[in-house]
Amino acid sequence: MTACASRRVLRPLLALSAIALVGSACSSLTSAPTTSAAHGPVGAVVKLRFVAFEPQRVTVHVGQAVEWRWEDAPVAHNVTFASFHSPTQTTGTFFHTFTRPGTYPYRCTVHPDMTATVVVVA
Ligand SMILES: [Cu+2]
Repeated sequence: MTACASRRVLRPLLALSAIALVGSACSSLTSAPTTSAAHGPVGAVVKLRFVAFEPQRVTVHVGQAVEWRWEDAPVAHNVTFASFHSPTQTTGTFFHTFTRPGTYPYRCTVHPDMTATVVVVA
């Protein structure tokens, strides 16, 4: 009786993780530009903590994404570039895929001292 019950719980869990696997395989194959649902391979990770971007400067290749991770709760931050920005939030992630070489400064509009740079190379 106990064994049957645990099997019943296990099966839907396995089905769910299979769906999750299929889902992530699909999203890594697509190369659509800038949403967090579909982004290029992550070339750099920036953590938001201690009211700073860490590291302050990252370099990625064209077609790669930068992932920002909020690790400063309960302090809210955002990632604001000249042409796009993340929500202001206390937890979570934000991805952006860079499609042109260049030097892109950005900041958190909540904290004027929070500035950083993404360098994109060919
Ligand atoms: Cu901030």
